[in-house]
Amino acid sequence: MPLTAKKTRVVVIGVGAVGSTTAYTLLLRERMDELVLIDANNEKALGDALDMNHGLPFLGQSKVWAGTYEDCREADIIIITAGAAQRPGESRIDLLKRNVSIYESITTEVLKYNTDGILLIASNPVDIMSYFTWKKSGWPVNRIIGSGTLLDSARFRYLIGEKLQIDSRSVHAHIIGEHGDSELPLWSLANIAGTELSLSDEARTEIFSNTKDAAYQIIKAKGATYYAIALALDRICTAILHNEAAVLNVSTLLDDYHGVSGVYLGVPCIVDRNGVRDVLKLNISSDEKELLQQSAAKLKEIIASIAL
Ligand code: 6V0
Repeated sequence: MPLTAKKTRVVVIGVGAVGSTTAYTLLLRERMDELVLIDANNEKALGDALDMNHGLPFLGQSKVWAGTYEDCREADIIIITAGAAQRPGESRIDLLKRNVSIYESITTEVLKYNTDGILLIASNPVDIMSYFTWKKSGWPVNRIIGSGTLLDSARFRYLIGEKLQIDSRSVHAHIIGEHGDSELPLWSLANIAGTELSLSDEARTEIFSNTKDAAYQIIKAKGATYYAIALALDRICTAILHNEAAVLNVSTLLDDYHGVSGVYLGVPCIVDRNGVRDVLKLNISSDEKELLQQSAAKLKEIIASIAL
C-alpha cells in the first residue's frame, strides 16, 4: 500500500455489549487503521477506547479513540449498534418504537458529516431500522446494509454441523426473511458439498427452532448476545473493506424478489466495496416463497403502523 493511501476508518455508534465486542473483534483482526467509538454515554466510549489502546502493544498499529459525530466524515463504514437492548421475553418488534427515536437523532448527526460511506445497521428490529435509515438518508440502497439473517444463518449452519458432525464452514444453508420470529430456513437448498442433508423431519424442526430461539435462550442465560453478532459484523466489514464480492445473508431493500418489494429483508447478497452489489435470486420452493411473502407482509404491516 502506498504511504499516501487513505487510512481506513470504521466508526461504531453505540458501544454497549454488541458495539464494544464488535469494535474489539475488528481491532483484534486488524481490519482498519482507525476505529472511532461513539456512545450517548461518552464515559463508556472513553473507557473502552482507553482499554483497547492499552492492548495495542500486543497488536498492530490501529488508532482507537472515543469520538464525536464529526469523526464520521472520514469513515468508510459506520456501524450502528446503539439502542435499547432486548429485554427477557421482549420481541424484537417491541423494541421498535424505542429504537426509531434513537435512530432519528443518530442518523441526523451522521448525515451532517458523511455522504459516501456505508452504514451497517445492527440494532433491532434490524430490518425495520435499516429500512428507516435508508428512507431517512436518501442514500442509494447499496450503502445501507442491515446485518439481516447472517447471524441466524451462522447459528443454523452451526447446529446442522453439530448434528451431522461436519465443520459448520462446510455447511451451506440459509435463513432468510426477517431477523426475528418470521424468519425461514431454506431446507430445499441446504447442502454439504452439493449433497442433500440426511436429517429427519424431527431433527430439522429441532434445528430450526433452536436457531430461531437462540437469542431468547442466550438473553435468558446472560442478558445479551454479542460474540457471534460481533463476528458477523466483522465478516460484513471485511467483505466491504477487502472488496470481496462475498455472498452474505444481509438485509437489503427487495425489489420484486419472489413477489416481495419495498421492504428490507435478509437474503443472500453480493457484498463488495460499494456495499450490496446485487441480490441472488434463489430457486426456492413454493412453500418457502409463501413464508417469505408472509415475513415481508408482517414487516410491512409494522412499518405502516408506525408510519415510517
Ligand atoms: P446495550 O448493551 O444496551 O448497548 C446499547 C448502547 O447504545 C448503550 O451503550 C447506549 O448508551 C447506547 N445508546 C443509546 N442511545 C444512544 C444514542 N442516542 N446515541 C449513541 N448511543 C446510544 O445493548 P446491546 O449492545 O446488547 O444491543 C444493541 C442493539 O443490538 C439492540 O438493539 C439489540 O437488540 C441489537 N442486536 C442485534 C443483533 C443482530 O443480529 N442484528 C444481535 C444482537 C443484539
